[in-house]
Amino acid sequence: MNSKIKEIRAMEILDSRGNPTVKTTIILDNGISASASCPSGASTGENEAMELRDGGKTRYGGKGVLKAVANVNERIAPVLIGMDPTRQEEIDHFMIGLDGTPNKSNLGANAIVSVSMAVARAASLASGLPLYTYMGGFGARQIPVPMMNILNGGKHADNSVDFQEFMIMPIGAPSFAEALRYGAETFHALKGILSKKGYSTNVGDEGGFAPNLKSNEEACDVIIAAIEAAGYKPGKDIAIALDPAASSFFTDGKYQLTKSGQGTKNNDQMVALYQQWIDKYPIVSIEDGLAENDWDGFKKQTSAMGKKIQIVGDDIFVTNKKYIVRGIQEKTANAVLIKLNQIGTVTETVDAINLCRKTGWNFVISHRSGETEDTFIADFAVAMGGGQIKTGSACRSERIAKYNRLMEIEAELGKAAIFENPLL
Ligand code: 2PG
Ligand code: MG
Repeated sequence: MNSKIKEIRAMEILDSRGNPTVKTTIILDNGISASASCPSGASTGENEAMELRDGGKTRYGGKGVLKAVANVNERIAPVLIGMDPTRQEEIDHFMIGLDGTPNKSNLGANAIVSVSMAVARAASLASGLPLYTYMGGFGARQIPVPMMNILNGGKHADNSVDFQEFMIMPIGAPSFAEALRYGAETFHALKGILSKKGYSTNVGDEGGFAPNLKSNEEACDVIIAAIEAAGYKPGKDIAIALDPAASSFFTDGKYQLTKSGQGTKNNDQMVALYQQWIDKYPIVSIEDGLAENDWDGFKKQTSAMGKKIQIVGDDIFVTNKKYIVRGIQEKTANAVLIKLNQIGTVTETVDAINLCRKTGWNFVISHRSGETEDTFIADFAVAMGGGQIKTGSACRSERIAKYNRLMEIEAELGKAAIFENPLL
């Protein structure tokens, strides 16, 4: 007989930036207990599902989540108690119905997604399967290539770099554990290079260095130097992936590179800049190179370079089928960044991924800049099998927890594990 949900309890915890977030624990009638925590973004898309915060100024500057916690305990729990945790789709749709808004602003996406993830984890424990196998089946054996964000700028760092994320992808590594070693060694080499040049080696929100470089290009230059200093071949062993997060510097209809003092550009000039960069550097993927409402700019970029590199939409698609469908019709990109809390339930996230698969688009499972120690996305990435994850740099435990979990999964799968470059 299947187990049933006996109790659901949420509480307020802190994320990696010291801001409150929701952690939900589910207890089954057979005594199994499982928890999950909601992450939080800084460069959020305007169409993301809504993170419910308390407001007011007395607690955490208005960022408390006691209302979201109360919504789990008082409004969601009574509806879900007694349900079979393996009925993920039914449970998620119960919560969507109970919320009743298009963006989950009533109960809060932070409340809903923490329950949704905890349900999946409880069901996996009840069925005696690892989370990745429970969610992905026995065919879920592909360990994702990490996109490691080793140099931070934009809204994630207080420095002179406009682009938010400069990531390395160890595409030539033979296994995930080796990929992580390539990445960590490059990260340490980068530290040496930055300090030799007199730059700060403090880190930003996702654990990448946040130096005051002279230009955005210099970020690519120091990373190439670091890859070589660590003994690897740029482009062969390790490639570069970018997330400029362009919505964050798009104001008054223009891309304003104010942090670096590199002037103002329109979307044609941004595409031309990326073209120059991909000719010069081994860049294999660009996420949010244009702003979330610049569908026209995205389309121009995809037609200019979509055959050569991966064009990922994050803020523009917000893991929402509605926007991905438009993107497919308009040839806006060729890949989607996937964040569970952008849409708010595991079921809807899987639906978004299925749409990518059907269209032949890539997808990248992603953390948020505000994270917790929860490693759900590591298992989720293996379960979904897209072959790519971005979950930060080679330091800060909330990032490393995901990488360590992936090493554990790879070891557990042993010879069955697959590690291959998804961008070939
Ligand atoms: C992004 C994310 C994660 P944030 O833009 O891709 O790196 O940032 O969580 O701040 O939206
Ligand atoms: Mg992004």
